[in-house]
Amino acid sequence: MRIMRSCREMGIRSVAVYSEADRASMHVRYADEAYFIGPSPSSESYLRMEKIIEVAKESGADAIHPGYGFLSENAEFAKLCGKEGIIFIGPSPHAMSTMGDKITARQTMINAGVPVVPGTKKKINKQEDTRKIVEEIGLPVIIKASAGGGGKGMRLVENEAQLMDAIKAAKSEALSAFGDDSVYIEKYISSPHHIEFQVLGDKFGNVIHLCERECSVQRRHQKVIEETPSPILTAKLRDEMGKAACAAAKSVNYEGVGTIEFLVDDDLNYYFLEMNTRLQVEHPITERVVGIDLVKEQIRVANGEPLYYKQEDIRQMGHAIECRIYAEDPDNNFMPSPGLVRHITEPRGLGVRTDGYVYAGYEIPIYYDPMISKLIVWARTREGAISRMKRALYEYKITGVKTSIKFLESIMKHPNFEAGNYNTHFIDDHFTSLFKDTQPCDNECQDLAIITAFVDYMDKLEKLTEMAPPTQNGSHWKKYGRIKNVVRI
Ligand code: MV4
Repeated sequence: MRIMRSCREMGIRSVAVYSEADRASMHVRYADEAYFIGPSPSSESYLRMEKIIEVAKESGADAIHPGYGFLSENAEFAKLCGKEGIIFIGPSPHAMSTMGDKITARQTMINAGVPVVPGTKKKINKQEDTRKIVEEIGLPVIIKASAGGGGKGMRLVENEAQLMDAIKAAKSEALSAFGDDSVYIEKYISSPHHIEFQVLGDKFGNVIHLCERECSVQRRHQKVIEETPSPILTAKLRDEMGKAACAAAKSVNYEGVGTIEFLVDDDLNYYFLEMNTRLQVEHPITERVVGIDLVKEQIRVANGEPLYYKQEDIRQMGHAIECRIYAEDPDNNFMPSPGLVRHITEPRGLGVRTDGYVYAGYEIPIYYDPMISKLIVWARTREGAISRMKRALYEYKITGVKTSIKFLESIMKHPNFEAGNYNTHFIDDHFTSLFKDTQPCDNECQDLAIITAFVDYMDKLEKLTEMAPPTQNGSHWKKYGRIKNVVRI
């Protein structure tokens, strides 16, 4: 939906692909053409490279936008697109594979003069090497898989006795998860901030940065809330980190949009962590404060156009926050809560954006990520943005499935969040207090929610009927049947 919206504004026709579970999905209806590509498990549909290439050829598509998940960081897929004469909207396969291998990425950053976390420069092998390295770095250290990233295959080592077992465990985990047992060692940064910089490059070697996103509110390596600007950055540090981010991207001739992740410690030292070679889920907060459509820029760059903006054209204006809405139950260990959405009323009004695809009567499939929507707000100040987010979360009504909305409300109300005083341990550190006042709202409030949701539902129902696809083969390219299960109250 996000990508097709920019395509429509640019006058570009779009072709969607969909699996069995996504027959009734919004993106299938929104696209100019839609092709069925296989059964619900992603390994049999969205991850099938040849099938997707086949659809591109059959439909005559010039380019493929890989989205944020699935094949978006797969260098092999980017290479295959090139071989088949289809434009892959993203960086070169070389940039993707360099950054995909975390040991190579670290080495590349060291050569480019970008600060990395103190640690090994090569994959570790011999015992003696390992002990000597750890002695130099100092405990605690963290063992990471070179083929990992995003927290997969990490092991914390707090004393020397744990070292060898941790390496063995990390290696075997990495081998079974990624088919590569290379691991490396980094000094453990104890309570870091996760701050990432958005970069944008073209085919002519120009790279600019679009400032930072503060992503420290995470749960089990899943981001929950992102904001920009970061409450802890100064203008001077932003400028310095932004320059480092551009140097990082330039070192791999980066084309299109990418993200340089940094860990920032209590003394505001910053260290390169990894690079994401895709458009990220949290990109809308950057779009809002810098006023640039990142998907549009990706498409322009892929089309061979030089960057439209210079670094000095980029200004952060005001403050943006994103909350990720998950279909999961915060009262039951965040268990996914797929199923039929009975009512949905999304927040509207000044400074509010929702990026979602769910409508009343839609059944959220069990097969994919439980994130169902993103709520992005903007205001001139951080304080104003927090108030606006609270108001928007108050307006957000979804019935039928459990959602993380009330958990997000309790984070917005938390004094430490309000003060901008948090790091990557925020959710763990305040776990009990975050659940303290999240009892379901009183009956009166519940009734009002159902009534507003119902009015909205009746309104949507009319539109749904208009949107229903033709019964007979009126349209040869929309290969889906009549939408079922829309009317169930
Ligand atoms: C670290 C770290 C502390 N020291 N590396 C977790 C996800 C992956 N991107 C890297 N991660 C971390 N690497 C060193 N040397 C702490 C984390 C970490 C973390 C990082 C960002 C956001 C949330 C996190 C939660 C736990 C651990």
